[in-house]
Amino acid sequence: MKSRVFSGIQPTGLITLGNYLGALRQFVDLQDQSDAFYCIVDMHAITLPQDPHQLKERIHDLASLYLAVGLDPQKSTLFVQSDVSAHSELGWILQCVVHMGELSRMTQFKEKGEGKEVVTAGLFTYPALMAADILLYQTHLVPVGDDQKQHLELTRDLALRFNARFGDTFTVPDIMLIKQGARIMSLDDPSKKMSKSNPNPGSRIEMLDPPDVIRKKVSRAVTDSDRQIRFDPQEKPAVSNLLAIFSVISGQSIDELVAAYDGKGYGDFKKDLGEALVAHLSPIQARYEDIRQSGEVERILQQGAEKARQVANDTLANVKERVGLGG
Ligand code: AQP
Repeated sequence: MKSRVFSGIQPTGLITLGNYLGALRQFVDLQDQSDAFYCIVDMHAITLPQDPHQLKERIHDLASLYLAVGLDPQKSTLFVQSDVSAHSELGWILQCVVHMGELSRMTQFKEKGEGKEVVTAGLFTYPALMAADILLYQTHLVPVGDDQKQHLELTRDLALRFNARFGDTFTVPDIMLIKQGARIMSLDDPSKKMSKSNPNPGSRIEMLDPPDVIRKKVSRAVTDSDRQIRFDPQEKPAVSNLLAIFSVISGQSIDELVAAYDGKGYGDFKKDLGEALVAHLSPIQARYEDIRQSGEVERILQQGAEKARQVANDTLANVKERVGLGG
């Protein structure tokens, strides 16, 4: 039997090179050898304020990008979280399993809530909904970026706790982190991860940035004080981040890149990185435009939701039975 893979991305903005290198690229690699479910987690998006019209568009944009990077609806199940109501139902049940103390320790809640006048209860309980997303599909493997590690550990704890209390119900999932690219940092501040909702667009490369914008963003990316190109995330976090991006995009190892730019300045290095990114992203962007014009996205998402519902509803029925819910 193929192993079950589940992951999701929030439609909170145009997805970044960080989302792509940390997560989406792995989605494509895994679809041949596994039974993969990839979700657009729109209910997670509303834990922070969203413009309703824009949210709808972003869901559609993200689905088109899933297809443009190579996800194949014949191989993977692609769907929108809110189209499968079992996510909300299991999310609630898991809110009644998770402890307040566990949720309070989540660093993403602290980061996303920082400086906000009002923080919703949804932002606080987000990890319970994320656990529900994963556990509904009896998932073996979850490909995500490094920032989701803590949420994944909590998901595992909740599965084990539920199984111990109510009997074997959930598969306990493993996290899948890639070696290079699991944490891409902001171009303007290498101490922060690259994020699609960062207010400064110069902090990130978006998957649909036109070539000139990509070149400009790379040329303006902060670098470290001396002019040496070497990989040292502690002492030279900015250049190390650019080297990591360059390595994954070009397929060259970091050592090869360091040797190639020995004695050269940041100018040449950034120029070549910009061109490598343009070459990598241009075909994805061309496919994205074709997909949007094809009018196929809605149908693919509906079919995906139907398939997802069958699996999710089976798990939910079992959970309700075990907990003693329902008439
Ligand atoms: N900088 C990153 N480097 C590597 N992987 C990353 N991911 C996010 N940022 C990086 C991975 O992308 C997947 C989807 O993330 P998400 O949309 O569910 O939420 P997020 O982790 O909060 O991503 P963003 O871009 O920072 O979104 P906003 O700005 O809305 O909060 C996940 O697998 C994540 O690890």
